[in-house]
Amino acid sequence: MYTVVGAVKSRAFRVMWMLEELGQDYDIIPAAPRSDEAKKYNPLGKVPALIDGDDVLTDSVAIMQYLADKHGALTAPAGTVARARQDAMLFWLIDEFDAILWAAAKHSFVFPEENRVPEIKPSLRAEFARSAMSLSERLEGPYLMGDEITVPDLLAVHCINWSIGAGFERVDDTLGKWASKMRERPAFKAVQARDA
Ligand SMILES: N[C@@H](CCC(=O)N[C@@H](CS)C(=O)NCC(=O)O)C(=O)O
Repeated sequence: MYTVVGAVKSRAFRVMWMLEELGQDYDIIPAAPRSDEAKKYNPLGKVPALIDGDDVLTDSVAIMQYLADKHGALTAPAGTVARARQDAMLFWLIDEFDAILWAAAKHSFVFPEENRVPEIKPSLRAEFARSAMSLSERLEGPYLMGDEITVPDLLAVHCINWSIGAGFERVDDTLGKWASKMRERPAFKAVQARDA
C-alpha cells in the first residue's frame, strides 16, 4: 500500500493517476505545499511525495517513472532506445510545459508579492501555446509515444488541465480532443473522485 503526500489539486494528481493506472491502492495525506505536514516528507515543503514502505520519494515525474518501472507498465524498459525517446519526450514536457506553468504560478501567487513580475505572463502564455502546437504536431498515434500509453501522456494531460485552470489560451483541437479522451480513462476519473 502506498501513501501519496499532496492533494488531488496539485502535482500529486499525476502520481495518483499513475497508481490508478497500475491498479495500486493508496492513501492520501492532503498536505498543502510548504505546510509543516509537507515538510515532514520533503524538507523543501514541496508536494507530492510518495511513501513506499520505509522510503519517502519526491518529485512527481521521478515518482511516476519509478512506479512505472517497478510495476513494469506504462513505460519502455530502461536501457532501450524506446526508453531514451520516451525520456526525451518527458524531459521536453518538463522544460516546455511544466516549467512554463510553474513560472506563471510563481508570478501569480507563489512568490511574495514584491518579487512577482506580472508583465511576464503574456510571454509565458505565448510560449506555452507554441509548445502545445508543437506537441499537437508530434501527436501521431493514440498516445505520445505511439500505440502504448506511457509516463509522458500522464504528464502532458495534467499540464494541459493545469493550463486550463490557469486561464491559458485553449490548445488546438487535435491536442484538446486527445486530452479530453485521456480524461475519460477510468483511472483519471478515479482520482477525480478521491476529492482529497
Ligand atoms: N518538480 C516538482 C515540483 C513540485 C512542486 O513545486 N509542487 C508545488 C505544488 S504542485 C509545491 O509544493 N510548491 C511549493 C513550493 O515550491 O514552495 C514535482 O514535479 O514534484
